Amino acid sequence: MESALYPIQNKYRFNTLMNGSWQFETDPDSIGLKEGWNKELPDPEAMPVPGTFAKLTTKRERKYYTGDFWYQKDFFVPSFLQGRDIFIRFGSVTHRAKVFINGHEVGQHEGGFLPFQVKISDYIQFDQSNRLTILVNNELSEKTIPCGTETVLSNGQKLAQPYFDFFNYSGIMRNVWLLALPQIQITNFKLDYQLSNNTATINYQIESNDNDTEFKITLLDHEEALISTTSKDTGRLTVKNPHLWQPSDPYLYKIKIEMLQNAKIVDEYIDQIGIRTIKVVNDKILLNNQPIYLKGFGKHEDFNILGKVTNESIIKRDYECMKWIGANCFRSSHYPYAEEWYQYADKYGFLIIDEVPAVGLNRSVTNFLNVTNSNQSHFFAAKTVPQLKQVHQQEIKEMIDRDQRHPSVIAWSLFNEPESTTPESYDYFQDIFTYAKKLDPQKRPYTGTLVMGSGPKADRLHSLCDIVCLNRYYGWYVAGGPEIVNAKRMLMDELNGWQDLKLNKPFVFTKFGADTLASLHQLPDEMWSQEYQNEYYQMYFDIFKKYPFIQGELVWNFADFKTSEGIMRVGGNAKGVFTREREPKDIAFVLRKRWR
Ligand code: EVA
Repeated sequence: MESALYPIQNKYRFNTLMNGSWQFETDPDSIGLKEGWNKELPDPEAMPVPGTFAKLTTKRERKYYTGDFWYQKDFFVPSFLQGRDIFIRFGSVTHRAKVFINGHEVGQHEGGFLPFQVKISDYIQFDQSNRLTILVNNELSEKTIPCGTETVLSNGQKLAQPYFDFFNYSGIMRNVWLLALPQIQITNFKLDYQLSNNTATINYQIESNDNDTEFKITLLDHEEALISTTSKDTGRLTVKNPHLWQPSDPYLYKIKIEMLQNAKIVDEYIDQIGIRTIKVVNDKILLNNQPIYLKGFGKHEDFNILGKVTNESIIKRDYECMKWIGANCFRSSHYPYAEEWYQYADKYGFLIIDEVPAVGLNRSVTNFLNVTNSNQSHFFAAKTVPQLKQVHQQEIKEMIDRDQRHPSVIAWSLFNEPESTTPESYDYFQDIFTYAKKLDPQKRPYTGTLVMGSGPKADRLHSLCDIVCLNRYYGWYVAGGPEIVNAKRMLMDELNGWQDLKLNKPFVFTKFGADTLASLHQLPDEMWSQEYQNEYYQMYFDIFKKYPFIQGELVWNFADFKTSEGIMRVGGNAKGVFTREREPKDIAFVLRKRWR
C-alpha cells in the first residue's frame, strides 16, 4: 500500500469521493480479461458503490454469485490537479482486486477488509474522461483469509463455502476516493506514549516518500492552543499535565505535521490523537496505569439491504446503542472494520480489540460448531500454509499501519478460533506473533480468540497471547436448555483448569451467547426464548465473579446478523442483544443494569 493515511483535505491535499452509480458485470467463465473488459464491459448494469450485489438482487444465483466480477466508472480529472500524484483509494474491495485505468493495469490488492490506494498519474488524461475498471474476485480458499472452500453446483455455478459464520458479502462495500497529493508526501506516522510525573512523552516517527525533507510537528489541544512543537522526522513531544484519553473522557489533541523542502511547506497532515497508555501487567489490563474491565460486544458490519456496506448512520446508531447499554468495548470480529468506525470510537470513548480477518483457519464449514478436539483437521499441515501465512502477515501489517494511531484500539487480535490444539498450529502462530510484535510502536497487547474445546489442557496458543480470549458456548451448543446446570459445571471445570495453570494473564470472554428470537417468550424458559438468553447470561455472570483473572465480557453478538443458510440458522445468527434493526431484546436491559 502506498500510504495508510485516511484522506483529508487542505491546501496540499485534495480528494473527492467517487461513490455513486457504477457499471457492473459478472464474469462466471473468467473471460473478461481476454475479451478486453478492462476497456469496456460488454453488457453492464448499474450498481451502487458502496454496495453489495448479494443484498440487492431478487435472484438466488446472483445472491450467491461466486467468482470474478467487474466494476467500471468513468471519471474526470481537471487540469488544475496536474503536477500532483493522483491516486484512487479504496476503503476495501472484497476479497481481491485488479485495478485498470484506461485499460492499463495499475495495481492489485489481496484482502477484502483493508484499504489500498493505487497511483494513476501516469495513466490518466487531464481534462478528459478516464475509465476506471476493477476486476474483483470473491472466492474463498485456504490460501487467503478469511478461509473457506468452494463447490460447483450441477448447473455449473460456483458456490463459496465459508469456514465461517457470516455471509460472504463482497464487492466494493466501502468508500472510494480520488486523491490528489503532493508528489513529495507524508505517507504515515506512528506514535507511542509514556507517562510519568504528570508528563506525557509522545514519541513519533514520520514516514514519507522523500529523504531530503524537513518537518515541523505541532501539538495543539482541543481548543487549538499550542502545546508543544518540534522538528525532525523522528523525535518526541512532551506534554505537561496531559489530559489523558479514556472512555469516560475521550479527550483528543490535534497533531499537525508539516513537511518542508527548501524552507517551503510541501505537505501537511492533521490528525486527532488521544494520549493514553495500554498494557498488560499480571492479570490486569491497564489503561493509563489503571485496571480496566472490558464490557461490550463482538460485532459485525452487517445490516439489511446494506450487507457490510459502510453507512455512517448505522455506525452512529450502533455507538448510541452501545453507549446506552453502558458498554466500553467491542471486538471488530472478524475483520478490520471501515475506518470511520475507529474515528467514532476515538470520539465516543470506546475501546476496540482490532481483529485481522483470520477466521476459518480450521477445515470445516461448520468450524464454529466444532466443539470437540476429536475433529482435528491438521489444517496447518497443508501445502498451502506458507502462502496463507504470507497473506495473514501482510494483512496484519496493513491493519496495524492503518489503525495504530487510534487511541480506541487497545489490542490486536491475530486470529479467531483457528485449529489450536496441534503442534503445527503452534508453529504457525509463533511465526505470526513474532512478525506482528515488531509492528506496533505502542506494543499494545496481542491476542486471538480460542475456540471451545481449546481448553487448559489441549490448547497450544495461549502462551503466545498477552490476553487469553475465550469463545465459549456451554449452555448453547453444549448442554443447552434443561442441561444448563451441567453447562454451569462444565464452565467452572474449565475455568478451574485455567486457574490451575497460574498463567498470571488477563482472560476476556470474547464470545458467549444464545440464539434468541425477539418474538419468543416462554415460562419455564426454553432455548431460543428471550427468557433463556437472560438465564444463560446470568449463569455466566454468576461464575465470572469467582475468577478474578476474568477481565472482560464481550457478549456475542451486538445484533442479529446474516450468515450462510443452514439447519442451524433461521434467517441468520440470532444471538444479538439487539435485533438486526437495532432494537433491544430483553437481555439488553439486563446488561444495561449490569454495565451501568
Ligand atoms: C456462533 N460462534 O455460533 C458464533 C459464530 C462465530 O457466529 C463462534 O466464532 O464461535 C464463531 O463466528 O454464533
